[in-house]
Amino acid sequence: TACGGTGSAAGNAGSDKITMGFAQVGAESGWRTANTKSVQESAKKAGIDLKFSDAQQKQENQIKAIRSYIQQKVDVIAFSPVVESGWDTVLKEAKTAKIPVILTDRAVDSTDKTLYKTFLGSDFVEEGKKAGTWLVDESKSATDTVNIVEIQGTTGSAPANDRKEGFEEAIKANPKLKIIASQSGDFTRSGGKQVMEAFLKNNPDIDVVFAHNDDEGLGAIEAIEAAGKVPGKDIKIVTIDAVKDGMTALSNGKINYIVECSPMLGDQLMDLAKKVIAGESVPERVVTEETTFTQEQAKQVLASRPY
Ligand code: GZL
Repeated sequence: TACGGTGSAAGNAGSDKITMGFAQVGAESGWRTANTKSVQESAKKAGIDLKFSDAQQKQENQIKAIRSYIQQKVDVIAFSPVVESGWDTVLKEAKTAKIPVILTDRAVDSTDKTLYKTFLGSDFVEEGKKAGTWLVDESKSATDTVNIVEIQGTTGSAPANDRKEGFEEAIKANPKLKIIASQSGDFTRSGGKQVMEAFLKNNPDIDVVFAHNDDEGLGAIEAIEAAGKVPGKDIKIVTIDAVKDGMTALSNGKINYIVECSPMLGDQLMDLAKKVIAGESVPERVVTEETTFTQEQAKQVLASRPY
């Protein structure tokens, strides 16, 4: 920029402040709300001017937002791609405009790695494996088939594809574990409830629900209770995220196990943005730290959970 500030070549000339355009997926889940809060608070702390958009889980809205950030000549663009495919064209436009892009939370399937500087987010295959491994351990002494129903995340999204892959990989260890039905609940509580109602109608003996996020699991709990069954007992539930409402259900025994997926990516994102704009090299992949929770562990940490 004119005064040799930290803005990129395309940055707003004359001002030292970095401007970031962030295209968020939507507000579909407790995780997403916590993630948005983290990004907004971290931008403020980092002195970064944040332009923020909510795409209501529609890819065309995210693409529109990215195009508007390119028009506004922001210094850096960050976004969480709602689905893996269909990004190459708009990412090439950002590259032509010399605006660096950082992927946060979810990945794209573009083979051209020059279209973004780095991908900051969880290893979703690992998360699926952790959920599956817990179920393998839990079902060690099972004598007959364990019937699993799977409530998938948003169709075509990296977390849905990868969590499914990891879970299926892990449960191969016990041939008694069978996925008898699998459908997308779009990462929402209402989606989880509707899908679980259908599963309960079509499958008399369900033993386990594997929900790709807490919100879907919480919706499933509503459907299970409406059917006169006890969640966590008659039907075991394993979910991914570990947001407040999920951890509350876990500590109350309605969910049996939660694999954490941290939404707190804001600080790392702002740090990476500053490095990218300063022309420093950054790792092409930054994996977030996260753990797992049993019912006992949830009871111990619930009061101190930040989101
Ligand atoms: C995972 C994130 C997923 C969460 C859901 O990093 O993309 O999207 O697991 C959210 O709760 O909707």
